[in-house]
Amino acid sequence: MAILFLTPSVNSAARWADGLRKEFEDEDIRINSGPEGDADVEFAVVWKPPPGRLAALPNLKVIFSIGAGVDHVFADPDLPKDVPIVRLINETLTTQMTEYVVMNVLWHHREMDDYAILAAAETWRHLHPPRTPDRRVGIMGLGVLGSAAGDALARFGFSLAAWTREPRDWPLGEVFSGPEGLAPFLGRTDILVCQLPLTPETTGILNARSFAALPQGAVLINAARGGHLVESDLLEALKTGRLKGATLDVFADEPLAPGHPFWSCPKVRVTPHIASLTYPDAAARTIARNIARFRAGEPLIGLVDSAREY
Ligand code: NDP
Ligand code: OXD
Repeated sequence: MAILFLTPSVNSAARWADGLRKEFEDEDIRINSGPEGDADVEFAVVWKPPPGRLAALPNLKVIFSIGAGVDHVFADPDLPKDVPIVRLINETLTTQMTEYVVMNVLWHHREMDDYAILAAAETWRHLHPPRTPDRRVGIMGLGVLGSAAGDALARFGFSLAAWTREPRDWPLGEVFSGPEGLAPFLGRTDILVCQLPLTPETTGILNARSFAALPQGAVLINAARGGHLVESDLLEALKTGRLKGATLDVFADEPLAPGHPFWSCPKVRVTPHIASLTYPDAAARTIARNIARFRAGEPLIGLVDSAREY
């Protein structure tokens, strides 16, 4: 049996090979190998697998994403229909995302962009942001990452709400759900945090209509996927002042191209898809545990619902 790691990033392949080999000392680990030796591949570990490549593995048993998101897997039009897909859930990923969301919510809450402008003008002035119970933070997506961020934000006392697909109870705030819950959720949100998976239902959801439903001067933090955001709508909303600012970690095209208007827009804070990093050693351990579970006939952790695509 063999494990095949598929990635377009040659740089990361070596680190991944090391991580996987440490966990699977007796197994054949292949990196982007050709189809000749593929008949014995049982497990694929992937990031943006080349379209059609997974379908060419006749004995494939499980596809493991090395990210929490699996949109890069569903982007393959020839994806085999009956092979389970597993996304990455691990503590490092969750902790880092929580750090990123808390850091950026606090940044906007305490109006640090305004202080940067004041400092550039050598101006000593106090601003008076609302206290946390009066600052309404709204989290789109209350899954592994959104709920961990919510737990952390609750400790500061923010007024929290969330938007999910299915209705549910949440002890930390009101949960709005489904398409009909979106406008009321946005209407009570000063700081909007996107933690959704990218699916056909959520593509382009951060658009002019959503921005119009937010209170004047709201801010956006997108730490999910670039495909959630209609970039031109955000630029327009920032220009008119409907939105005060945005922190963007993800983009429709990555890396963000030189000269892209986001780079130079003073109201946008750009980070290069680092909200949460995947560490090959930790991720390989998580995948190894899941392979052991699969072999023992136990349920896989992070199994994706192929119909919902998350
Ligand atoms: P989960 O699958 O655990 O949670 C997804 C949440 O989104 C659920 O609460 C789900 O609702 C909600 N949701 C899905 N579809 C809809 C919809 N149509 N309408 C309303 N709510 C919806 O995902 P994770 O928390 O693990 O990860 C979220 C995403 O974060 C990943 O898919 C990935 O794209 C992104 N990510 C980005 C990283 C970065 O570095 N920038 C790093 C890691 C992840 P329900 O509870 O009802 O099912
Ligand atoms: C992920 C990511 O999905 O890093 O984990 O974006």
